[in-house]
Amino acid sequence: KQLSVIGVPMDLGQMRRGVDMGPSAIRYAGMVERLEQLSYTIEDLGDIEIPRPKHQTDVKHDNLRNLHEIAEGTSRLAEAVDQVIENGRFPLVLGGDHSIAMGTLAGVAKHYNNLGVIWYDAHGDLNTADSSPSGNIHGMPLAASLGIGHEKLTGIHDYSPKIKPENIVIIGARSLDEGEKVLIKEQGIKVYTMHEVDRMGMTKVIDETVDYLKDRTDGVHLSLDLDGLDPNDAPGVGTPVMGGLSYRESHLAMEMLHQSQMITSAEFVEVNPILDEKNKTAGVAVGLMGSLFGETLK
Ligand code: DIR
Ligand code: MN
Ligand code: MN
Ligand code: MN
Repeated sequence: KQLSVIGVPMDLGQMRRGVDMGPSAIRYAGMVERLEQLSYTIEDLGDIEIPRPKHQTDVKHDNLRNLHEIAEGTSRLAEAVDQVIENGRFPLVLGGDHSIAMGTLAGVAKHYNNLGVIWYDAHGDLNTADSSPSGNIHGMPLAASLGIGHEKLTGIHDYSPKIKPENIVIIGARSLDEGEKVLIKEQGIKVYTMHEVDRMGMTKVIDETVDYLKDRTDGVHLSLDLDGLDPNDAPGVGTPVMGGLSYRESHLAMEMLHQSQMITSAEFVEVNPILDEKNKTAGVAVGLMGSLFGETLK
């Protein structure tokens, strides 16, 4: 299989600097070598150019911090991802904060009638300017991709919506804002919170996820926010939340997704080497990629 790697040095979707170095940290942790061992052919397309914010101080348009710059950067990403799929290759996108998912999904979803999305995250990322407690756009990409929110975000790559609520599965949620909970109920989005993962175990969660998405989708995008993992295992993230998915649960999930042969695009986001412990979190991301792309333990 042929993979195309795209780095997105984006840090404008949240307040902690350093997540723009995520793509470098992940490459430095040995991603290409790891995946080449699995006999993938990899081309690294380098990084998307992200605009500088126009002012050094926080520019907060209507509770949408750095709106214009994020819309521009994610539009470029959408274009690049679109082209990768056009060329018959698998897009593997490296973040950057999670706002980049708007661009990835915009580039991917064009190519499917019913794109499924697995959102592996402590958060729902279903806020809009009205519901967001922070004004940070990294808390909004799933809503925007559903066509909910500011038109500069919903309209990336000139179409909307990208995805349908019934094609989404959120795994690992443990920090949902009130407006997000309302949206989840209204839209009928499937969510496995930490409570369900604890009760059912990851095996059943992924079995059910695969069954659920199998018949209704014609491709599945994995959007993996490293803060879905427990901060003990993935400390280098901007918004750590205790009580997360373990290292081993996450590997099991990736291994099972590999076996399902269902994943058609993926992104690994929110790796922040400045907040990390000796690049541990980037290393975890690379390990998870290994499992997703077929590494086995024997
Ligand atoms: C919070 C945090 N729900 C917000 N979101 C994060 O600002 O909208 N997403 N950290 O990954
Ligand atoms: Mn501006
Ligand atoms: Mn996220
Ligand atoms: Mn998150």
